[in-house]
Amino acid sequence: MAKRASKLPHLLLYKQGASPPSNAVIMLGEIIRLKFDYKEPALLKLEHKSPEFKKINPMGTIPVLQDGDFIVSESHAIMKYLLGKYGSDKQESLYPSDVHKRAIVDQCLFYDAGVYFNNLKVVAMPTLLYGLDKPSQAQLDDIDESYSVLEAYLQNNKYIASDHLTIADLSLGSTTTAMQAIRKIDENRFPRCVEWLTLLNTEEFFQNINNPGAALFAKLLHTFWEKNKKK
Ligand SMILES: N[C@@H](CCC(=O)N[C@@H](CS)C(=O)NCC(=O)O)C(=O)O
Repeated sequence: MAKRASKLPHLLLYKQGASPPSNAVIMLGEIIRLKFDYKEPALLKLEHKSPEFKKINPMGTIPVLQDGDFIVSESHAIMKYLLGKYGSDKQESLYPSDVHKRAIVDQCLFYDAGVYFNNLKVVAMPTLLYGLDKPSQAQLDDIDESYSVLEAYLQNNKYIASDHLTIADLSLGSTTTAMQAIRKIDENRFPRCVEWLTLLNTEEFFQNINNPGAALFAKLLHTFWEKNKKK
C-alpha cells in the first residue's frame, strides 16, 4: 500500500533553553502536540544581531518561528498564530473567542510583552553582555511592582486571565519563574502569585519544559554575577 504523505507541518523554532518566551511557545507546542525542529543562535556571541538573523527577525530576538516559508517572531504573536492554525479543539480554552474573555487574555499577553518581561531583560542582558554584577534596587522595586500587578490580576481567578489555563499563563508563568533568579516573590505580599505558580507546577509541560529552562537561566545569571564581580 502506498504510504500517505505526512500532513505534519515543518516547524522550525529559533530559541534558547534559558529563554522564557521561547519556553512559552514550546509549552504551547507540547499542549497542542506540535513537533518543532530547533535552532539555537548563540546570544552570547551576538548571533541574533547578525545580518543573516536580522533577515529572519529584524528585531534580533528569539523566539522566531518558521512554518514552511512563513516566518513570525515575538512569542505572543507566535502563540496566537500557532493556536489559530493548529490549535483545533484546544484553541477555544487557551485563547477564548468571546470578546471580553479574549481581551483579558490579551491584557496579560501585552503586559508580558510590553512591561513585565522587560523588567527581567533589563537585568539579564546587561549581566550577560555588559558586566552588570547585580540588579539595582530600582530594578528590584520594578519587579516587586510588577508582581503586585499579577497579584491584582489573580484576585478573581486562580489562573492569570481566566478560571482555566490560557496562553497568558504560559507567557507570564515562564517570565515569573525565571524572574525568581533575580527577585523571589514574597509570599506574604503576593500570596496569590505563589498559589498560581504552585498550580502551574502541577502541569507536566511546566515541570518538563519551563522549569529546566528557568534553572538554566538562574545558573547563567548567578555565574555571570560572580564573574562580573571579579572584573
Ligand atoms: N517580547 C519578545 C521578547 C523576546 C526577547 O527579548 N528575547 C530575548 C531572549 S529571552 C532576546 O532575544 N534577547 C536578545 C536581545 O534582545 O538582544 C517575545 O516575547 O518574543
